[in-house]
Order: sequence, then C-alpha cells, then structure tokens
Amino acid sequence: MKANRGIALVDLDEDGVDRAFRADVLTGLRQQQKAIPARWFYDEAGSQLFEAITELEEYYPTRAETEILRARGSEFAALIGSGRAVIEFGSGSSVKTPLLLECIAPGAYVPLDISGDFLRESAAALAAKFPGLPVHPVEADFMRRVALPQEVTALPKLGFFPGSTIGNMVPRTAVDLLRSMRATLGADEGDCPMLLIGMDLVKEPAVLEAAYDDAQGVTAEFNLNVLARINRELGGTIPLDAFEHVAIWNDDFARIEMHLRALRAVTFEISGRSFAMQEGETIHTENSHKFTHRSANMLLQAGGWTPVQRWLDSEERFSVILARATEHRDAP
Ligand code: AVJ
Repeated sequence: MKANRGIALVDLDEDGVDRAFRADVLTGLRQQQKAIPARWFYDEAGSQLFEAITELEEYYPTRAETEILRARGSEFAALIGSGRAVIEFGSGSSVKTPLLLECIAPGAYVPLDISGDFLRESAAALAAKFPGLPVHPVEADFMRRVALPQEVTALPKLGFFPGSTIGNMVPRTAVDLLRSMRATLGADEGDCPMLLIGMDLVKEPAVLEAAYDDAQGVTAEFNLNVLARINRELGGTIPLDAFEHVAIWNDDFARIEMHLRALRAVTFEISGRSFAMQEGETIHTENSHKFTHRSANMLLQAGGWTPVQRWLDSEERFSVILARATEHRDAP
C-alpha cells in the first residue's frame, strides 16, 4: 500500500476547531428552515451509531445491497471484465468492497475519502485481505474532480459508490457529483469508465419511516449526536433533552427527511453566538432520496452515465446499477 502525501483537508483554527463544521452550523442555523449538512453526522460516535443502524431489523438497505453484491458476482465479472482499477467513492465498507473485488479480478483499488484516518485504516485492512492487489488510498474531496495516482492512469476504471449515499444529495448536487465522477474516472480521455452504484427504491412510507425511526431509538441517537457534537466541538450549550428525532416521508421530493424538533422554546449558544428556536421548530439534518427505476435512470443520464444493467434484492427493495460513461449525446 502506498501512503498518500499528507495534505490536510481538515482546516482547523488556533483552538483546534474545524472551520468548515463551524461555518456550516452557524450558517445553517441562521436560515429560515434551520439545517445542518448530513456529512457532519460522522464523527467517531456518529460512525459507530451508523454501524449499529445497519444491523437494525428495520434498516434494510445495507442487508439488501449486500445480498445483491453476494448473489451477482459472476454477472458483474461478465459485464465489467478483469483488470479495471476500482475507484471507490468513500472509504470502503469491510463487507461490500471485498464482495466486489473478489469477483471481478481488479487491476488496482483506489479508495477516495475526505477523512484520512479512517481511509488509511480501511485501505490497510483491504490490502491485507487481497495480497498482490495494488491499493492506493487518496485523501480527497470527491465532490470535485480528483487526480488519480499515476500508477492507475493506464488502467480502465470502474467507479464504485454503494450505500445509496447518492440519495443524501438533492438532485442538483447528485448530478454535479455524477459529472465529477465522470471527470475523475477519465471519461473524456478515451477510456470508457463504468460505474457500479447503489440506489434505494421508493416503497411504502411506513416501511421507509420505520427504517429511519427504529423502535430501539438508535437512529434518534444518531440524529441527536450532531447536537452533542456541536456542544463538544463548537462550545455549544444546546439542551439535548429539548429535541426529538423526526423522520418523515416527503412524497413530492421522494425522500425521507430527518429533522430535530424543539419540544419547547429554547435558546442556546454556539461559538459565542446566540440562537433561539420556538416550540415545534425543526433543524433539517438529512435527506435520503428514494428512486424508481425511471428516476434512477434519469438521474444517471443527467450526470453523463448510461445505465447498462440493474439488479434487485429478493424483496425488490434496493437496486444496484451498472452504468457506462455516456460517450456522446444520443440523437437527436
Ligand atoms: C449512509 C446515507 C446511506 O441515508 O440511509 C441511515 C444514512 N441516516 N439512517 C441513509 C442514514 C439515517 C444512510 N446513508
């Protein structure tokens, strides 16, 4: 495994405060509809809570996607071919990534993640599991075009983006990301990259709401942890007991929304600034868009990807889609 040059992507101030986190929180809480970007869920505690979510009875996406990856290896191999550099957008999952790498005989594995520590840890574990596979982790923000290590430039590429993480983005941002992926994978440099992407499907609202508001309260704790993180890292005084977790299906936008709702009127401080919320007012913390086959195909095409094949789990709750970079505009 090749260590990446140590470019710090997290910009800390003199007090060790993450500037981007503070800016996002202060800006987000001054808006009419208060909001905190979902990426800030994933500190140490939040990442552990997410792991616990994936094991919940109600939370089907991880199990459904893993079932597909386990069952379809030979079809992936036939359509993807061997020798591709697999570029994973995000640090690999210890379960899903090996399932893909085992079946397609890749030429290299390149995980991209903004958070270096977790990236290096999971890349090292992966390298140990696949001796002989060149592994080149890159610490980078994959929302923009990423320069890939020179060792993989000559290989054909497969992007891998499991987990329906694309669903956390509003369509405009999702399209920007799909286009950035195209650029990162070198779609305009002769090679025709492919993309294997997980996209969760629209289903009965009660099933979706239960998946995001489990009986044990793990998702509630995951949501509330972002407030705890603000108190820990940004000198916040938010009374956590004044907030409840809410997960609601927004049918117009085909997404589950998570909010934190004030149970009473509250005032608090963050980084020396004062905030007030009325009883019932919410902080919007996450969107999780769900797709139909057509809306998934439409989104991929809008981002410059042509769907090639789609696989579903046995209960038809989740889809994994293989696409190829669109080479030219389809007529007319
Ligand atoms: C990791 C973004 C795919 O949206 O289902 C799980 C995060 N939030 N429960 C999702 C999440 C609440 C998850 N993703």
